[in-house]
Amino acid sequence: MTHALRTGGDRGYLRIATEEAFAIPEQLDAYLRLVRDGRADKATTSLWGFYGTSPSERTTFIRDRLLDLDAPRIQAMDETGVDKAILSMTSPGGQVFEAEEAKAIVTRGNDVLAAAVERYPDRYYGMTSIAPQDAAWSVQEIKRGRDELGFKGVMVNSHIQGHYLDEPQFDPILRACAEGDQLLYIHPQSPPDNMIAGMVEAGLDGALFGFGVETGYHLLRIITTGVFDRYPSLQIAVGHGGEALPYWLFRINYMHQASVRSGRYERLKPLKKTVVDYMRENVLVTTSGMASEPAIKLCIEQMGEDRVMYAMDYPYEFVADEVRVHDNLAIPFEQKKKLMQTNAERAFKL
Ligand code: 1DF
Ligand code: MN
Repeated sequence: MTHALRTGGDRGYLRIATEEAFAIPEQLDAYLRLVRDGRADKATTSLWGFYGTSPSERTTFIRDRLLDLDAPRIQAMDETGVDKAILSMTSPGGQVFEAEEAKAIVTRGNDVLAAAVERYPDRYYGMTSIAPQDAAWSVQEIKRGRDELGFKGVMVNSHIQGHYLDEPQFDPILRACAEGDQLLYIHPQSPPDNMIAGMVEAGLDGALFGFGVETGYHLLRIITTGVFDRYPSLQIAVGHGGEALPYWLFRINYMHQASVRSGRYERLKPLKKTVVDYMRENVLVTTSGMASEPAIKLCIEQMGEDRVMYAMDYPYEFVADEVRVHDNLAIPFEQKKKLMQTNAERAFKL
């Protein structure tokens, strides 16, 4: 069951990890300031109040490795056979700050990332982080990322202080991604105050559950409010096995059709296609933190073999056996090569 993990494609494919996180010190300091000043929402208080300060071995490792873009990270990739990492600023990026601070931190993060990609051009790709609080600025940053920094794709850490990308103020961002042919990756953050409710007291606000339901909700809103009818070429990726939506797809599609037939929600513009259609034509999912054979097979069955991509989620996940789970999947070789390498090459335009 265990085998050596080497880079270089000895198994017939490269391993391209698509949801790999980094941070800059200014960003982590700013989260802590927000928490200490009592200006943070419940989500950030719980997440970065913890990750920013906890002395546990796991948390110290995560903090150190987020801030590293050099030898330790490359060594970690070598050890686990990850040929290439598509890097993005860790969640919630700049989205919890007021716009001016967000833009300063995101600009710096994008510059730091571009320099790292330049140092390790055969190992790293970068995604453009934005500050959706200022959509016009974000459009310019998407262009700078693509044209000047050589980035592939755009990262948004789900809700923007309780607001969602289907709302009109964010339309220029969706248009810039669609027209600029940039994959939009919606990464989780913990739910906003109006959704997190009792999740913190039950220990469920973070990656365990809150991340997934909030991000799945975000993507579903984008579908049911007609974003993909506005931008039929727009491609959106979500992690963690599609944030449970592939498993849920039959029921969501059925209930959506039922509500259309019965004339419920008539104020919503009718969609041109079904939820299944949008999931299979506009959405990609990654396997970040979901190294589970039945879950990955279900994603491939529900989404199609061209729409599932490998991710590790380093440094939050760094388990060599999870790479082996992918290598050992009982699926045809051609599907595995798509999963590990070629779907990412196509979707991110590497
Ligand atoms: C965690 C997980 C944190 C993921 C993350 O960013 C993150 C975690 C702050 O375990 O708390 O990206 N993840 O994607 O699963
Ligand atoms: Mn992640």
